[in-house]
Amino acid sequence: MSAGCRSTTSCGTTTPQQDPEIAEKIANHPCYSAEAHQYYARMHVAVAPACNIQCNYCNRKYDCANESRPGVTSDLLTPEDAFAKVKLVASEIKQMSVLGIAGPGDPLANPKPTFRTMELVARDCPDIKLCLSTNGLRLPEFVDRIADLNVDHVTITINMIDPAVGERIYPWVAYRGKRYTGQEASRILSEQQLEGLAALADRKILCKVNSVLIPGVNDEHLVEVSRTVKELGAFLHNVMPLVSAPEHGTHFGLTGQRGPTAQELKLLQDRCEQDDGAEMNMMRHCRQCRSDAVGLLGEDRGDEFSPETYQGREIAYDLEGRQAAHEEIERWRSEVAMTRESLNISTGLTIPTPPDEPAAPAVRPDEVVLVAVATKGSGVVNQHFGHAGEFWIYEAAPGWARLVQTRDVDRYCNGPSDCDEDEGDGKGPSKLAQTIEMLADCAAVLCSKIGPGPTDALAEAGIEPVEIYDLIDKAVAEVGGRLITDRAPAEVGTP
Ligand code: CLF
Ligand code: SF4
Repeated sequence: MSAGCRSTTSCGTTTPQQDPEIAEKIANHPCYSAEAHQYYARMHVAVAPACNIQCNYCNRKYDCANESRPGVTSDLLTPEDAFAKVKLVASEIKQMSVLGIAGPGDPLANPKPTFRTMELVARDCPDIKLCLSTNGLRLPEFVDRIADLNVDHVTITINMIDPAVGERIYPWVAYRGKRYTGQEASRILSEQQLEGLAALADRKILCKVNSVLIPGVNDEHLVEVSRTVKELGAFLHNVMPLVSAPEHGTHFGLTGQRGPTAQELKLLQDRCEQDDGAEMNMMRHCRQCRSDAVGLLGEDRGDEFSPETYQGREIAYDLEGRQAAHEEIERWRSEVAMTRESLNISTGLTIPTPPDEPAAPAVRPDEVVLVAVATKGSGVVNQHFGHAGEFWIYEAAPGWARLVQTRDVDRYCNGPSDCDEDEGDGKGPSKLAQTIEMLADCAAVLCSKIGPGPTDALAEAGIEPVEIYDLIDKAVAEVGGRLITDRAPAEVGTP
């Protein structure tokens, strides 16, 4: 089926995003809805230290690398402390809508603290969604428990469905008191993962599948993984890049296994989304958060909540204040949606629409350019170029603004004195040069402010800097539309 046939208007089919029950579940989940991630935050609590498998991209001194960047550690909490922290964070950061348990080991290898934490939160914080991320080895055993607790979002990391691929990723698996190695280990893991996925889907629990893209190991295989998990009922597929460096002390880091480039990652995500038979709903905005992350995706406000602020304290839960804050967010979201609609701008199928919002036509234009955006969230271009620690990459065309990736950069400006003087440390490319390299395939960068130095450097690299303070979707579609109209036909293509 072509990308065009995926349009709700041309085929008349109902997409998962338009199923009211699903739309309701993802409306304020920052990971399951790329649109919601501009407005709502998540928090993780690190209550699950043990793990029952070994991944070659993991060093167990650090957090589970299935949802976190390798090399970070989180402070372990008891369920009671985690509960107190959740109430405090949710009352301070009112847009926090989801509690995830994602480590630092595997939540289901630590069922007692994982489920105890969830029980406490479900009892006293009725407006918080519960989310779980697991390697899946013990998933079939716990599906009923998960359903009973109303956990309606579960992530399973599935890197392979073929044990021959798996034995290059997993040296061992500990299952029912026995340690397995070789292909048998991966066969057991894969069977458990797929059985657990199907059982969750049967119970209408939304499942996201995370896959770590390991070039030369599972890159070609992941399209098949995508197709298989979709058939079994997965809602979303999140292909994440392997992050691999010798200093992480992982098998892959020490043996020189490289991670993918941003371009390789996007290509594979596009293939999973468009490939005949796969056509999966892809997550494009994952930040590989740590297992104690707090805040909007892409920011970490964990330092604001040290143990002294909640441990052993009676914390009141500000449900009323939270409801008022969420109403305000929804009011602003519907204004943004109305503007988008009045300008006839589509954000593509991967950005689900809230239940009461008509789905925009989602036919990807043949001609698009990539546009990078500096933003602090809320749907607005509102970040200075030099202050950005990440850029959001959009496909842009007239009437089209679709988020397809986020890319990290090393923020280079810490004040006016840095603005035009990023000369580097003499040991390698400067931070500005690295940022420009990271955005090399973009036609323009949108930001609220930019100095003359970076303006010239971007222009020299063929990337147009655009200083603007406006809604992202509107600005992206307008700038992309202008660039496409202005360029000679031969220059325009599909990035
Ligand atoms: Fe956390 Fe994961 Fe739930 Fe989100 S994170 S348990 S689904 S609430 Fe989100 Fe972070 Fe990516 Fe995970 S951006 S690493 S996908
Ligand atoms: Fe590490 Fe997570 Fe893999 Fe366990 S499942 S080995 S904690 S990356």
